[in-house]
Parts: sequence; structure tokens; C-alpha cells
Amino acid sequence: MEKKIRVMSEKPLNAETPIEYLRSWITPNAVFFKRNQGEIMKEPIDLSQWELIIEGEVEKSVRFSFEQIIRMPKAIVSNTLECSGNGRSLLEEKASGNPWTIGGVGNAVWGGVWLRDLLEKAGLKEEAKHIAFEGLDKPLGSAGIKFVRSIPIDKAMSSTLLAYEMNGEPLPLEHGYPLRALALGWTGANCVKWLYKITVLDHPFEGFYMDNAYRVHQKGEDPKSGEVVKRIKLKSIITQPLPGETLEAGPVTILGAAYAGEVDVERVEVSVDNGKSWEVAELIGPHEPFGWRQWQYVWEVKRSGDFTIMARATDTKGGEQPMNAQWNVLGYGNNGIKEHSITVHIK
Ligand SMILES: Nc1nc2c(c(=O)[nH]1)N[C@H]1C(S)=C(S)[C@@H](COP(=O)(O)O)O[C@H]1N2
Ligand SMILES: [Mo]
Repeated sequence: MEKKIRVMSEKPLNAETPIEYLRSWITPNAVFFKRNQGEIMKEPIDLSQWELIIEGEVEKSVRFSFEQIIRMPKAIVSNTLECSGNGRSLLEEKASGNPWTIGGVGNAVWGGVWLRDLLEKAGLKEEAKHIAFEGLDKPLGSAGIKFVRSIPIDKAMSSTLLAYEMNGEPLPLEHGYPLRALALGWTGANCVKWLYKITVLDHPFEGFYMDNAYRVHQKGEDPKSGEVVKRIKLKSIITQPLPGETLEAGPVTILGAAYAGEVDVERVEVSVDNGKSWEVAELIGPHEPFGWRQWQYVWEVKRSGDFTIMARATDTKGGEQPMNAQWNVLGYGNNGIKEHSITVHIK
């Protein structure tokens, strides 16, 4: 059976993973969500034409061919990637942007090199504070603004991967072939695809995608005054049953995924009575840093009717998922328990 993704827009390509495919620890590349601001090249770039440039506040500018990169020590890590706007359409008060439900997230095993290994080859100057990434995609729209993003030096040196492999395949074209940044545990906006230039700066990069988009702000506030989206927030999603599904009474295995970005998920609890009582779910499947946890809870349903199911996660640092999301103009970081609840009908 051909795997189908839910396309929200073709140009640029924005598509989310259908809920059924979020039940696996690994999200298959074919249905892994795709989020783009610009136009993707039609053909993968010829690797002999590709180079990675590192310049700016460095001792010496350096260039790496793809061959040089794959000869370097390899890192293999799991990482759950989530778009900052994931869950936006579930907010009670509408927020502008792509109408993601819960499928603007996926977990993959990535192969690549640590960004710090490359930065060390260039040699960082004392002024080095932020690392800006630029990709080869073409901007859409008359303003012609490129998707350039920067991350703080600490994140770049501690836990940022440059990935050339995704779930055992060369990085697919839509996901940034041949190389992408992955600020592990941070939202997708910090993970520039089709990477070709890294600029070391003494300040955060200034531009539309840093100062206007990807800022958490309220109506009437200057976007610039809002916080930049960085860490993925603690969240639990329900992946089985589907919202609105009709089921027979008897045992029902409720499945879901919980993730906390840089932090580990400690516990997931489930309520089948709209939040009145809670039971602990079982965490199942692989357990890796930056990767999500799959969980299950077997619900013994004895009577018919409509039931609202909720899941709530706790992280190992004592963080708890909020009952309701904090609304903001662009609907970023929706991790509300209520917003992610589902209702099912028992026959
Ligand atoms: N060059 C480039 N990188 C980009 C983007 C983009 O538009 N251009 N979109 C970002 C956003 S907002 C997200 S959520 C992730 C999505 O990654 P994916 O399409 O591989 O799932 O890529 C990020 N990297
Ligand atoms: Mo995103």
C-alpha cells in the first residue's frame, strides 16, 4: 500500500504525517512531515557541485566537500523533529499558519557529523556567539527572503548534528539533501535544510525568519519582542484510537507518543473520563536521548457511550504538560492536554 501524507499546500510543500504512522518509534521517510518556506529544487544537487562553507568569526574560512564530510567520524542519533506550529489547528482560538493537527512531528534516526567537529576545524574566534545556517532552497514570494536561521554557540557546540542520513537512507531531497542542520531537541525552524553555508556571528542573525516569524507574541505586540522558538515543549499525543472512532466495548489499547525535546519523558498518564481520573501508561519501545517514547494503556471498556480520552506527560526535570496551551498569534508550541484530547464512541 502506498504511503500517503496529508498535503496542506503544494507550493511551498507543507504536509503532515497521518496519525496512523505516528504509532511507530520510527516515522518512515515517505510520510515524515514536510515543512517549507521556499521552493525545493526539482533534482538533487550533483554532489561534485556541492560544498559546505564555514566563514565569519573564525580563524580561517573553510570549505568541505561531501566526500570530506562522510570521511569524518560519524554520529548516529535519534531525534524527534517537530514544527513550531504543530497542533495549531487544535487551539480553540484560531491562530494563523498551516493547519497542523498532530502530524507536524516525527522521530528518525539520523546519521551525520557533529557541528562542533567542523567548527573546531575552522577555529572559533572569541567573538563567536551565534551560528547562522543558510540553505539552497529558493525563496517564494515577491520579497525573496531566504530562510536563514541562527542558533546560540552553546547549542551549536553541545548538541547540533549535520545530518546526511535519515532512517538508513541518504537524506531525502525534501528533507534537505545532501546535508541539514539538526539542533537536537529544538523545533524544526532551527534545523536548516539543503545546508551550504554556515556563518559564525557575534550576534543572532537578523532577518525576517529570526525577528518576525518564529516569535511567540500576543496581539498588538511587536513580534520582535517575543521569544524565539527554540526547545520542543513537553507533549503527549494520542495515536490510537483515532478521534471520533467508533469501537466495540471490551479491551481497547490506547497508543500514543510523548516527547520533551532535550529532556526525557518520565511518565505518561491517561484519562478516559475527560480528566477526572488518571492511570499510568506503560512506556514501550526504544529509549534514546532526543527521541520520543511510545506508550500504551489498555482500557477495559464496559459500557457504551461517548468517552473523552486525555494523555498527560511529565518530564524527568519535574516539568508537567499544561491542561491548556498558552495561546499566541502564530499558535506556536501548543502542548495543551485538552487541545490534544480525543472523543470516541463505544457501541
Ligand atoms: N532551508 C530551509 N530549511 C528549513 C525550512 C525551510 O523552509 N528552508 N523549514 C524549516 C521548518 S519551519 C521546519 S519545521 C523543518 C521541517 O523539516 P522537514 O521538512 O524535514 O520535516 O525544516 C526547517 N528547515
Ligand atoms: Mo516549522
